[in-house]
Amino acid sequence: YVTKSGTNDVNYIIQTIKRLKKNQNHKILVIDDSLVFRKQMQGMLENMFFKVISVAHGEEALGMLENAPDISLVLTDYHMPVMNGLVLTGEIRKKYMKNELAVIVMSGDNDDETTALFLKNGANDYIKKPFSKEEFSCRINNSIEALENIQEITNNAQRDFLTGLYNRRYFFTNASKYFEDAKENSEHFAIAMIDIDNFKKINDTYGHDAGDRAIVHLSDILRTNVSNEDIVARFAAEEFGVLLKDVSAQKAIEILERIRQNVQSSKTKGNNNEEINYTISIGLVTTNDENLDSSVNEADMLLYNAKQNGRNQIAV
Ligand code: GH3
Ligand code: MG
Ligand code: MG
Ligand code: MG
Repeated sequence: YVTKSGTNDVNYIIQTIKRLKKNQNHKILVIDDSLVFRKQMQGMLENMFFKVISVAHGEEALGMLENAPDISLVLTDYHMPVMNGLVLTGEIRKKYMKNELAVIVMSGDNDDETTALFLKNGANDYIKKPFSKEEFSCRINNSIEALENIQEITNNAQRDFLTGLYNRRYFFTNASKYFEDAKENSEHFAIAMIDIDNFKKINDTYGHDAGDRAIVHLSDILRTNVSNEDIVARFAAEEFGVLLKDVSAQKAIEILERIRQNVQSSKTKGNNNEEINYTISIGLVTTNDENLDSSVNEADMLLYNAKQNGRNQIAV
């Protein structure tokens, strides 16, 4: 796969090696009722550095997707017993969008109507048998590259560039979903608004870069003090929103108080390695009877109270 027909282009070879390196991160599910063909596909894909698993029909494939959510691409035959490739493609698209999972169909049925039927039903691509190894690898790589690009764009749109935390948009989209479920299940949760005290002074005294480092420093403390299911987001400048899922009011206060003390007792660094102390104020809401917007507004009001009362404290 390192040579392109008719070229010895060094850049092409470098691109190909980079591609192979990235392919190692992807798992492909091969579905075909012919064992010989499955083995052949598996060999070709493994030569392209992919991880590969294979099954004999569509129903087995759906089971496999449930158990292995890290599959990037499904490569399926059309005609198979139990569940054929067309039904499988339709079933897959009920659950997984094109930005989560790519589907490529391979078949000896090479009339144009079949191709169109698969593409209309959610396949990303259709490979007509027989095919050359080169066409095969190009089509697989194209679909994988498209998937990677979509995932990178999605990730960037959800995250804050400086800290790598989620952004305000992600927070509201996901917290709203969680909010509805939590209300139905009478699950308790907490929303905290957190803001660095006298942050302007850090910027003015030590410079904007040092201010940025304080923001990153705080984001690390927030991340390490909440669980993986919780959502930590940077809302603006030095202002953060935290959603703690499935916690009692008392537990939420404990967590935020630990964070507050952690910040107070640790230090961030200035441009000349000088130690910088700073503190945070927190507004904390622990009820689950309002809607998300009003809870965030209330947390914001409480944050304002904490500032008014002298900063470096939690207002509940
Ligand atoms: P308070 O205790 O009342 O919160 O006072 P404060 O000085 O922290 O007040 P304020 O929230 O008004 O200050 C925010 C400042 O943050 C204003 C702005 O110049 C600065 N800022 C905004 N975004 C960034 C950023 O990305 N990096 C840095 N270093 N500074 C930023
Ligand atoms: Mg078949
Ligand atoms: Mg501030
Ligand atoms: Mg602020």
